[in-house]
Amino acid sequence: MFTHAIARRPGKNFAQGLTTSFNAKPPQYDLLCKQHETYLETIKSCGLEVTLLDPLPDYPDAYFVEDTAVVTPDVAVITNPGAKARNGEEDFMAPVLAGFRKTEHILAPGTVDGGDVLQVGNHFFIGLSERTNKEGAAQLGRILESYGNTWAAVEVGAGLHFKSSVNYVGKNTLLVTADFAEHAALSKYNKIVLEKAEAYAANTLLVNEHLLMPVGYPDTRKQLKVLGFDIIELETSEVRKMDGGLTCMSIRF
Ligand code: CIR
Repeated sequence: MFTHAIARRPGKNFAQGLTTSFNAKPPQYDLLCKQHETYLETIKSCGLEVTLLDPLPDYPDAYFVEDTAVVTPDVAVITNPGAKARNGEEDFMAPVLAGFRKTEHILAPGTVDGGDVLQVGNHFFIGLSERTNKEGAAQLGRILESYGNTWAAVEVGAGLHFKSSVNYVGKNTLLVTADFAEHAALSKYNKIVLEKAEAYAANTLLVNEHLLMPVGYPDTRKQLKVLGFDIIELETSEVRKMDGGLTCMSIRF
């Protein structure tokens, strides 16, 4: 059961963040803030007490707080984010999480983005991506093991982060893109495989018994609904333009 979340307001310069999503329509600050506010209200209504931080002017992507830490019931592991432009955000997250947990740190040359780390019970999948390297994954794995968890590294291939393609939705079930449908490391889980056109819906967030998913993915919604999930749909158009989604905007614990 999650009780807390940490989030950060987007700054006015958010459109200077990293993105590979080129859109005809540029991202809108007012709309982003509105969608972010609705997101916060929703996770509060799912039972989370939210610590809301101010924007970091030097880090336009800092509202994607997920990438700066991996929090378990025992420890908050402060990451070493893999993108140069984002490296340093973690220094602002460490003191906040120190108020809730013992902290440990990923150290260079290891890099980890929290978006690559998927927790399923006491097992952690750590995606190897352009942001998370083998050294970072091994450091994180060792820390997690020391608290009685298990872990496995998984090559991410396409997509920004592991959780851009794979998320746990409860009931021993993973929501996966076609690339991961037959992946050996995921073989012991039931899977909902996304239609290619709905791949973005993989970034779906489980908050206690509620499942938050982006608006506009009817096939995925239908498949999740059949399994009896309580689904809440949220607008994510503006974060999507910055390569973000629902998991990225909070750290839950
Ligand atoms: C970045 O490229 O780092 C940001 N524009 C998006 C990060 C999204 N974070 C996430 O998926 N965990």
